Amino acid sequence: MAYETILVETKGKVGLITLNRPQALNALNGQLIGEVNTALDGFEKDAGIGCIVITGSEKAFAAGADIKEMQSRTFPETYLDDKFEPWDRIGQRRKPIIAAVAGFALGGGCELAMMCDFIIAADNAKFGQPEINLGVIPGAGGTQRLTKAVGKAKAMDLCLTGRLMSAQEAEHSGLVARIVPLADLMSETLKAAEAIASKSLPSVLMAKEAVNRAFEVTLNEGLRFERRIFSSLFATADQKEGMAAFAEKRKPDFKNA
Ligand code: CO8
Repeated sequence: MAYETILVETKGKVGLITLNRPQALNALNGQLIGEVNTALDGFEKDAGIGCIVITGSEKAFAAGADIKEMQSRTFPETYLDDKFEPWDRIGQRRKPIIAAVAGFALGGGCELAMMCDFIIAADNAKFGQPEINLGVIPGAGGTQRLTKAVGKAKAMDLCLTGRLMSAQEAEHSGLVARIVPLADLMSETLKAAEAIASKSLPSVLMAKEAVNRAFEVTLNEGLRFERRIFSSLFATADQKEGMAAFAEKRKPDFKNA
């Protein structure tokens, strides 16, 4: 597949997607979101891939959905033609996805980063939901995922004023997992992705599913879910291998089985 708006590579067991519309600060148009989904489909099907990374440029992860593409849209077009469906699919992937964010992650760019499982930010990253400045509100999960990540006070502040938040503020408020110097963003993110990809894939997928469950159900339901899938992992050869390797003081050789 020839991509025009993204670059797609594999680095060992890691699938890397680089958003690549530099002339528009990686503004997320329909073509780009479609291409991201095509690349994700490929990585999800590829048994050799254990973790995915989405990144942008040093100046911008993505400065939002493409305003020029949206500007003349009418209400029926926006509501009836389900432009949200491909965005939703990014957030519903089974394999872990890390967002490596440098520069602007604004509007749909911040929402895309939040659809990933966690965010590693360069020290120059800036996050925000500035849609209010355009006479609209976040439309791809910003009011929901941001609120769950940083709480009501800061989500209201960001969504109502449209101000941007530094990487440091984003880390303190729980949006970002780690901050690294800009020059180390890709090496540190790939190191984290390789660490994930070296584990047993069934346990990685189930850990992701279980953490995400915490956002959907009560504590007791979540605990029941966790116990059921914890128990089910004892049916895998990788559980036997992982625990035998610990006892024998050697590295496990997981077979994703
Ligand atoms: N859409 C389209 N083009 C953009 C966008 C964007 N979001 N952001 C930047 N660009 C373009 C600029 O128009 C400019 O192009 P040109 O050179 O042709 O004029 C080029 O990128 C460079 O941008 P600037 O000259 O503005 O660069 P600066 O460094 O001066 O400023 C900013 C950088 C502050 C990031 C500025 O570009 C900006 O404010 N961008 C818009 C940020 C924004 O409002 N984002 C939210 C967009 S709305 C949204 O994301 C809703 C999501 C809903 C998803 C639901 C889908 C179904």
